[in-house]
Amino acid sequence: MPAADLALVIGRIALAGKLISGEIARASIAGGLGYSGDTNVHGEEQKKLDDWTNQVFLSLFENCAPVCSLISEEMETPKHFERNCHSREHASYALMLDPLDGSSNTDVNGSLGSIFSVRKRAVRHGNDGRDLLGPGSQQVAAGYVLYGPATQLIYTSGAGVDMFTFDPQIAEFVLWKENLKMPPRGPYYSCNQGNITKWNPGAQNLVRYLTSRKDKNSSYSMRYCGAFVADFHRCLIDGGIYMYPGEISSDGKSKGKLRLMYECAPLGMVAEQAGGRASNGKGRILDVVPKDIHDREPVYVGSSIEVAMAEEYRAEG
Ligand code: AFP
Repeated sequence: MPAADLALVIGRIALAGKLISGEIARASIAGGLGYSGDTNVHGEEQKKLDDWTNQVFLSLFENCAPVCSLISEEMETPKHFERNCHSREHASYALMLDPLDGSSNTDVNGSLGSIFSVRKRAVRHGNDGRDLLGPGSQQVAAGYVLYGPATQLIYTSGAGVDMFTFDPQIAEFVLWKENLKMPPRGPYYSCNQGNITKWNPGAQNLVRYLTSRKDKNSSYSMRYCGAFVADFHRCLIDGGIYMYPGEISSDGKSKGKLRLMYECAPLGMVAEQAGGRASNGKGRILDVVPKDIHDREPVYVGSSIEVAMAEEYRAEG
């Protein structure tokens, strides 16, 4: 992606991050918490902030020339910005988003995130987003904004991972870590262990192994925030594995919960660019080809040693 286009897109993401972190901070006193009364494309009840954050991205990217289409967890079909599409036929991009990841944390003042992925549109494309149904290795940039005690922006455009911290005193993101590398192994595993009986035996055995270690240097502690971005971020800094195994459904198939194109693939790209790995339990997640823009996939992401372990345990059969 040309540097000027990348700068424009990341600049808008940063602006969205500033607006969203401000709104989250005052949501409890401004009536912004709770459910909106609507459901999203996945049948999940939307929080007021889910809808609000989606609108922020829509309004900021409407006039961002490189971005022709916006695909979001909160919208069934892609949103096209006709003017952008027509002005940039040969260098137009799609922005894929989870505008507010971990939204069950909104009402309890927990960490949240916004996840983004950028893909190049085909020169001739329709409005249904089918031209974007390629593997995650086709992403040209990806990253997230983490709304925690500090707001941070982490992104990669395929040449390493950089991390910025928002300084509220100057209202700017400041570079904190350049070309960040993830430890090859880590002390943490992160999953919703309350679901363990619904998983494939391989994923259950992996957790049994992780919890069986007695030696202080090779044992694991569990950490789980319930927001993919926040749980992944810990792995990125300290090492370890985040997993959301598939749940075995009545037809005997393992079904993932996290969305492939705007959750698993972007954080998978960040992980790889930081020297880690991302898998669907069988192989590289960036090789998985979606059938639909809203597909879901099991995910195992983090330090290379622990993610390899998930595959060795045949976490997804
Ligand atoms: P959304 O808030 O974007 O729907 O995503 C939440 C999420 O998919 C992911 O961020 C969490 O890791 C996961 O759900 C937590 O869900 P559980 O309650 O199933 O553990």
